[in-house]
Amino acid sequence: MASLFNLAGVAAVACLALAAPANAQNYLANPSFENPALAPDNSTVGSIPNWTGSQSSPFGVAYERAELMTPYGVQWGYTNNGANAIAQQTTKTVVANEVYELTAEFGQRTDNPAVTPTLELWVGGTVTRGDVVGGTRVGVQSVTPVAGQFAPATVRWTAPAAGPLIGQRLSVRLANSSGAQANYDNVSLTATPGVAPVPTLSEWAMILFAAMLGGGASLYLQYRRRLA
Ligand SMILES: [Ca+2]
Repeated sequence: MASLFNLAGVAAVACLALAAPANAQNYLANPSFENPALAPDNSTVGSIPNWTGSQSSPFGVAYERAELMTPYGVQWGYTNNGANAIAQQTTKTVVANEVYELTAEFGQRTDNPAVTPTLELWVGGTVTRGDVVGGTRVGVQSVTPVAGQFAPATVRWTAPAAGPLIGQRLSVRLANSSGAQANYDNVSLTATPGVAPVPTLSEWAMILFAAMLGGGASLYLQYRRRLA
């Protein structure tokens, strides 16, 4: 009986390890461009708190308008005039086997030409003026939103088990090289612990053997107590 209890315990621990919950923390600051809080029809030019931007043309935060309303708060981020980007380096560092999911919404105003911006996940390097200098781009997704609406983009990346990227900081870049103005909102970067590999047959045999040994030991101890 004792060995059965031990076996049940081992199985329960194995199941818990396989069903590790996702870490839903968003590692980005000002992810919805609601900071600074603006009055209707207002916008910033050349600054977004927690983000850096290309200096070649204006970028900033703007209050939503009839040409592009947002379901995520009342403000969105923007970059103007073709090749332009905003970027943010997080304090989150790469952990072996961890899985990262980066999502964002990209929009186009009805009074602007079509855009095909990109969502990019970077590792390492230094973020300056909307670029990740010296970093490694580990994922990219482009999207062409319908005019007047936001469309989602997703980048997923699984960290390797070892190598030079482990321990380096993750960065996010939203870039555009088409049209006049691209609009950004609701950016999220989350991490999920790596899933424990399913035990092989020989590993299951070792687990069963250990459980039986444990069961045998407790039976022996009960036997010794009865003798004492
Ligand atoms: Ca927003």
